[in-house]
Order: sequence, then C-alpha cells, then structure tokens
Amino acid sequence: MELIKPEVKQRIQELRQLLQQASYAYYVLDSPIMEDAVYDQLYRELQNLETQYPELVTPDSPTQRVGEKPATQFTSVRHNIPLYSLENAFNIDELQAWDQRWRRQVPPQTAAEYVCELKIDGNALALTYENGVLTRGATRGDGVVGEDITQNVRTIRSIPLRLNLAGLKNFERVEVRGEAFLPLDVFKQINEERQKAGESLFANPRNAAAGTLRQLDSRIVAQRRLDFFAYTLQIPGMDDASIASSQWEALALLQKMGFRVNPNQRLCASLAEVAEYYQHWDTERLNLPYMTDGVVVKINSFKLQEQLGFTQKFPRWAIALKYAAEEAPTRVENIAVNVGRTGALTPLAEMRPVQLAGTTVSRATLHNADRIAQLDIRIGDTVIVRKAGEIIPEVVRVLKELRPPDTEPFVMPSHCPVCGQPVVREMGEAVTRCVNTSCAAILKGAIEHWVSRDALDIRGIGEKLVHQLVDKELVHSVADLYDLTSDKLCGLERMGKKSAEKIVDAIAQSKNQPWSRVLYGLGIRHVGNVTAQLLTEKFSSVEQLAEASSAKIEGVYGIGAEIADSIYQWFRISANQTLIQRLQAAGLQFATTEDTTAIGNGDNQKLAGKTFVITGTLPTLKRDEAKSLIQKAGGKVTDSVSKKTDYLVVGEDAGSKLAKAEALGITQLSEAQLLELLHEFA
Ligand code: 1X8
Repeated sequence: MELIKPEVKQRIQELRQLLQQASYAYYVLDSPIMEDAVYDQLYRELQNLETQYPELVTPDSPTQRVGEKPATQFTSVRHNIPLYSLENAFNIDELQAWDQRWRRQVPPQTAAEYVCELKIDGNALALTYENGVLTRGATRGDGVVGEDITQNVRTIRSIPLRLNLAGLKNFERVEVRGEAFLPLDVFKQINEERQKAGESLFANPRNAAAGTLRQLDSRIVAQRRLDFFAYTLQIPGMDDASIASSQWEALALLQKMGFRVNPNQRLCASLAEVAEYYQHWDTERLNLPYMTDGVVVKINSFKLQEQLGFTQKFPRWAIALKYAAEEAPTRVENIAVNVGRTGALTPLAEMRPVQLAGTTVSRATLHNADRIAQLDIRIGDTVIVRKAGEIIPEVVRVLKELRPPDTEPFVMPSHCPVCGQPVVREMGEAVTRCVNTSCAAILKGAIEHWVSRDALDIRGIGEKLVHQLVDKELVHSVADLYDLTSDKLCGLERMGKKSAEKIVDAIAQSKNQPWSRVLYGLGIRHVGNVTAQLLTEKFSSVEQLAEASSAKIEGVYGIGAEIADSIYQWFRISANQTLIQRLQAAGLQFATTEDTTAIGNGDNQKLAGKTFVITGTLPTLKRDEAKSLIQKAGGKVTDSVSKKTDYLVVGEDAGSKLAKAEALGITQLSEAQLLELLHEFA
C-alpha cells in the first residue's frame, strides 16, 4: 500500500473540521461564519484529496452529504425503542382532563413542570449514533418497524454526521429522535416544479417531506433542502441522572451535541402557562417558515415520566395539543372543469367566498372524478373547505343534511370542455384526460411550458401572448413559434414593431439552449428538469432516446419504471415524432454538443456526397424543414433535377421535376422514406 504522508492526513482532518464548523454555523445556528466561495474552495480541496486517497474517506466526512446512487428499495428495521404516537387534545379542557388523569397515578399535589414545544408537521425520524458517528437513520413506520433511509438522512444538512461529544461519557450508542420537515418555501418550489412537469401536487409539506425521504435516489433528496429539529435523546441505560434528568436538560444537551433544536420551547410551571403558550403560538405559528399543527406538552422530569410509563399506544406523560385546522363552511355555486397542459381534467368547486387562514377562498380543487364520487359533492351543496398555511384549499366534506332538494350527482364531462373531443380515463387511473394533442388548452400549456425559465427560457412570451397566439391561430404547435415573424406578431393587440422584433429574436436565441432543456421543454409526463438532465447525460441525442427500449431508459440512474414508460410511449406517437423533426429542422439542439454521434456533427455526415431535390407539398414537413434535415446529415439540396441528383423527394402535386427524374431513373422518396433514411443514418 502506498504510504500516505502525515501532512495529507492532517490536512484532511483540518478541512473536515473547518467545513463541519462552517456548515453547523450555517444550517444549525443560522449564522454563517464563512463566505460561500471559501467554503466551496475548501470543499473542493477536500474532495480532491479524498479522490486521490479514497481509503481516507469516512462516512462522517462533509463530502458524504451529496447522495449516492439509488437504492432499489429500503430495508425494514426494527426500532430498538418503539416510537410512540401522542394522544391528542384539541382544547384546554381536554388538556386539563389529561392532567387530572396522570395525577391520579401519583401522590396528590405532586409538583410537576411542563415542557412546551412546537409540534412540527413533518415526519419523525430515529437516528442512531455509534461512538458519535451517524450509523442509521430510520423512518417511524408503524412505530415498531420503520425503513432504513440512512443515505437520505445523510443529505440533511442540519443532521450532524458526527456528534460533538466533548466532555461527555457513556455515549457509545445514542438514539436521537426528531422531525424532518420541508420549509414552506421549498415545499412551494417543489410543487411549482411538479406542476410544470405535469406531475400531481403534494397536498402539504408533510406529504412532500415523506415523499422526499422515501426517494430512492438520494441525490434528489440532497437537492430538496429537508431540515430537521431534534427533540428526544435516548441513551440505553440513561437512568444516570448526571447526563440529563429532564426533557429541558435533554434539549440543551441535544443542542450541545450539534443538533438543531427548535428555539421556541418553554418550561412552564403550571397548566395556565401551558395554555398561554398554546394561545400565543396559535397566531404566531403563521409567521414561521415551516408548518406546525399544535404544541407538544411533556412532563419535564424523567423520573416522573418513568413512573407514569406508557399505555398501549401513548406515553402517559405527554400530549399533543392540536390546533383546529383552518376550516369553514360555504356553498358550492358551480363545479368547473379545467384542462391542464397534460390534458388532465381537474374539477374545481367555485364557492361563495369565505375567509380562511387570513385569505379569501372562492375556489377549491376537487382533484378528480374519484374524489368527487367519494365526497358526492353536488352543485348547491354546503361544504367544509380547508386551507392550512400555504396549501391549495380543498373540500373536506359535504354537509348532506343541508343539501337542497333536486340536486344531481356530478358527472365528469365525456368531452373536453375546451376542444370538444372525447376524453379518456385509463384503467386504474384516477385522472380523466383530453388526448387531443391539438386541443387549445393542451397547446397553450405546452407553449407556456416550452418558453418557461427552466425550459427554453424565452423571455417576453407570457400567458397572455400565448393565449393570443393560439386563439388567433398563429401557432398550432410549439414548432410554429420558429416560423413567427415580427410582421405576423405586429397584428396582435398592443404589440409594437420593437417588441415584436425582440420576441422573434428571443425565440431565435432559444436555438442555442442545450439538449437537456429542449427535452424538458417537450413536456413529457414525469420528465422534470432533473430527470431531463439525467437522461441527456446518458442519451446524448434524441435519436438514441427515441430508439431506446423502456428497459434501457429505466436503466438510467434515478429513473423509475413509470417515467421510463411515459418516455417510451411519448416517442411512439407520430405527432410527437413530427414535432421533433420540425424542431430539428428549425435548428434546436437535440444532442449534447460534445457528442460526435449526433446528426450534423463531425463524422456522422452519412448523407455526405448525396444530392437531393424536393418537389411537391410534403405531408408534414415544410420544404425548408426537409432541406435543413438533409443538410444536417451532410446532404446537398439543389433546385433542379440532373444526372447528379441521387434522390427526388416527392410530395403531392409534383410537376415536371418528377417527370424528368423518372426519365433519368432517379430514386424517388416519399417524406416517410426520407425520414426513415435520416433516422437510419442518425
Ligand atoms: C411528535 C412530535 C414531537 C415534537 C415536535 N413535533 C412532532 N411532530 C416535539 O416533541 N417537539 S414529539 C412527537 C411524538 O412523540 N410522536
């Protein structure tokens, strides 16, 4: 084995310590001590050393937070100590009832302090540390058996990979519990991305956090900025009161060990103080950057906790004092049906406006036909709507006793409300879709997505302009954007010559956008921008991706069966193939630039030396699109037929060129045959 210089080892140690301190200051204390650029530089230095000396990589190195290649599934793990759930109370009376109940188990007038903590609406995790190093992270599961999600847990920056155990003894094995959660801004951002990718939205941050924690690709988890508050410290054999004798001390200790502990706890001497805390946070919680759904009240003394013990389900020494969800009754005036860019029909309840969580709500999603059937919601019904925090309002139930006579069950339309074509609902799917690719709703959505910031990033084309372009029939396909001229645009409302030119220019600029953005822009279901990037790393041209089997696509790191199938099916639809051809002809990037196997690059000019003539009207391609495709593959296109012509591409109403070609015995190609030829040579 190569001998490693002690200086190297020492530098690695030093870098890890510096980075760990900076990261702790940033993520746990919220007070940075290092410039980002300095952090990045030190991080890279460490990364380089670890690449050079892989035998020196340790699981607690700061470089180990970026995620690993996906697992196929998570393994089940049995918790050493079960994770109990908490009994709920919904008001101060129920809190008092709980207090009286536990007091019956202990001598009268037993003195007790209560620790109040915010109840975080996230997902409970159990973390195991052995000799100070994080060795396991598990979900709560059913409280007895959870799932091992250690790889994902490592990506959460506020969870220490190594504990600060300075001056602490008997910590060979420590279990820490707490709540993993998504901050509200991250939640919003994820849902926005999902909406753009045509994926279903997470109903709330808790579901989004759960979905993220169960992601098999921890590199995606690493991008999602999950956070964690620690609230329970368990050390097997911790009867030793010298470590911590109360919850209050345990919280301080957790903080000292390097965890992020919610700063809003309070030690209360009486139930009256607990009530005050509860009332204070009922309004104050709306200002927090994360969701809370109540407060947790715990008896402070570990000795008293132990005396009280557990019921079958709950600790007797703690209770969750929950806030009522933000709900209110209102009347459904109409049920509208929206068509999104994926063609999904979403029923929406239009209601008499009502105040909820400080905002006026007059529309709520009804999700899909199943949900409507389940609720049996009808126009005229009085319903309970809920809105919590940042979340899309939803109808939670119907007050059937208030239903007026003569209402009728709602049925999803059999035809698209926008284009009038029949809709389909596939077996086993909740969603009803319009599948007419030229449906104006789908087209508008497709164009909005194409021009959006993460896709082709075409500035100056907003929702209003997209609607005009489609409604005025200037654009029937995303590819038509590339045929727009400033003259055509000038005819539109409030469009001057200058802005029209700017837009045409912005559209032209988009031809320089890389293949990954183009792929994302196509709006294939389940292909978000991360997925698009993963795909283009593997498939360096559209031809490679279009020809790949579902299994081959699924072989890409981080891509599951559902995504793979969606992509495979997309490329089988002829309208999509035409779209690609047209966009290629317009000059968009459908290959990684350094890739040499792509059309129009380097040594793949398979049509080089071949001369083509085009005559008549082709069924889908415009003449200059066909020309550009041939040229990209290295072929030459001329205007008149001669002995030097290799192929005549023939469309409808072909004239004298066809007769001449026939006389000269020149090979004729239909558009389909031309495309096949291009395809073979791609
Ligand atoms: C669940 C939660 C607890 C706390 C905060 N948020 C939660 N969701 C806390 O103790 N600060 S405790 C708990 C449980 O024991 N099931």
